[in-house]
Amino acid sequence: MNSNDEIKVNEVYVKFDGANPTGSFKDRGMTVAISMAKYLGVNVVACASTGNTSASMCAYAARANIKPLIVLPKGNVAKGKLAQAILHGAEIVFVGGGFDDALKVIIEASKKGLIYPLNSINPWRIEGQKTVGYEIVDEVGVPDWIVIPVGNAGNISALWKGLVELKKIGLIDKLPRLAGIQASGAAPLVKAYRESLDKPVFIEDPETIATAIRIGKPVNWPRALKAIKESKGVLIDVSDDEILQAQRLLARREGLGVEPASAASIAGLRKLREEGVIDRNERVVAIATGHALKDPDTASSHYVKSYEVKDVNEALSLLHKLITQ
Ligand code: AN7
Repeated sequence: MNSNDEIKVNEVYVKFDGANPTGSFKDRGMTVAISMAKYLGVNVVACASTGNTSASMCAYAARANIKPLIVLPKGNVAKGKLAQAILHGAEIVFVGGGFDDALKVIIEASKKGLIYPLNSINPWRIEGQKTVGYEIVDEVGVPDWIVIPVGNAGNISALWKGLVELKKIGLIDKLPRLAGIQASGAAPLVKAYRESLDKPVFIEDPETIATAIRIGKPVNWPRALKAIKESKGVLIDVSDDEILQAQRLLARREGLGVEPASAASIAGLRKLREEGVIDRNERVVAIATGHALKDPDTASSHYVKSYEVKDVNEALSLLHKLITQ
């Protein structure tokens, strides 16, 4: 990275999952899970989502000719993600409360046999999401650390499952340590990790600018805590300000546009370096889970440097001023 001077790690890579077909890591698991849904003869698929799961599910469901139903937290889904779901033909139920309430709807409806659920309670999602670990190993070998944002905790569970299986079959001979990063206003797992609790105390009203990980009751918490423990990893939280700073750093020094939840991994890496948990000489991969275009409002409302002029002449003289300044 160009910004090694700021991150203070000599060898750090960003694994960018924003270039997947719908712009986030969710496509890895969704292609598998929708293929299975098709194989099983399912007519309707459904999910709760902070946005990316639904965008991905709707695109793959469209291709498979399966009807997509989604349950979203009202007012808390970033515009790009919502636009994708609408474009691909979703029927949308907005619920008050947050993602955790939306997920409750899906779990209850699937218990009643009403829908085929495509949240990460669906094991095929996790199977597909293992591939991020395969690619990292393929591209840079086994790093010392993999840093990953954590919301509902499916991705960190999948990453660890994939890596452990690679080691089991002898394709790699060591495992990385995992660093899971949550947003400070939505960090039930960090608290459980810090206080060595057997299970997390869920958060009723999670709040963060990183709406993708605005989750207070992560369903995959048992697997996530196990992954952290087995990998001798860590779980920390980062503030919204730290997330925005990291988003800007990636955008302006690396030319890499990521959404706020994804920038959490870079913010977390910075913090872990500052705290001396990660050493300058360790090899680090930070996963950036989604594209900046997912959340155009956050990207365009925080860093504006723009001017308005009334005509070509005024624009030219302003340009002259800006260049010679
Ligand atoms: C960009 O779309 O939960 O820990 O419903 O969109 O596996 O939940 C999204 C999560 C990280 C956290 N980065 O992953 C959803 C949803 C981005 C995300 C996460 C999400 P998990």
